[in-house]
Amino acid sequence: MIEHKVVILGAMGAGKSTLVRAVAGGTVIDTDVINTDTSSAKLSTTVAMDYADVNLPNGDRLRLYGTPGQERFSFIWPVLLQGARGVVILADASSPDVAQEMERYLLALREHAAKVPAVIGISKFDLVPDVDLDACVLQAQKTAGRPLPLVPFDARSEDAVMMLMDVLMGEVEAAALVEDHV
Ligand SMILES: Nc1nc2c(ncn2[C@@H]2O[C@H](COP(=O)(O)OP(=O)(O)OP(=O)(O)O)[C@@H](O)[C@H]2O)c(=O)[nH]1
Ligand SMILES: [Mg+2]
Repeated sequence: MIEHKVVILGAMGAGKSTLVRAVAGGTVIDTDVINTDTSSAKLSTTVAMDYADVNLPNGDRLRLYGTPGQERFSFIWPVLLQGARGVVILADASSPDVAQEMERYLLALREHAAKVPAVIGISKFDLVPDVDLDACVLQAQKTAGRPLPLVPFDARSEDAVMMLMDVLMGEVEAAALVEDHV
């Protein structure tokens, strides 16, 4: 059996904990506490990480780590990115400037996991189906310095999250093929 460490980055409220819980099938560890950050009206927020094991249809296993979105916990991002096989950058379709919101996480990807396969997940697509996806694609290319696939989805849906993971695993396989030929 192959295990893949997958790290989820994204702003406060983007749905990182929601995504991890959606595919956890009951076994989930989270470190959410009552939110005291006045920049957000959220009731709870993650302060260390979310974690869940996910079994893929092909027998592989994902070890999913959701990061805390708040900037004051940004020191944890590179720690969690160590040894990652894949990265998901989440952005909230209902935020005022979704492309801009991704920037600091794309920079973290570029700095700490430049070669690790990654995808962009646009969460809350159920709430804002007319979100400007082109702006997100351009921001990702510009800031990460490489093109990244983009998947609009609903982070509460197990099926939707599994589809996002499928796109990420496709990137992982493609990267492995390229590696074998250099
Ligand atoms: N309708 C809808 N609601 C969502 C979606 N994703 C997340 N939510 C809701 O958005 C809120 C915030 O989600 P969280 O998963 O706590 O966000 P987070 O990224 O873990 O935030 P931090 O831990 O504070 O960084 C919750 O109330 C979720 O139910 C989505 O795709 N659609
Ligand atoms: Mg969280």
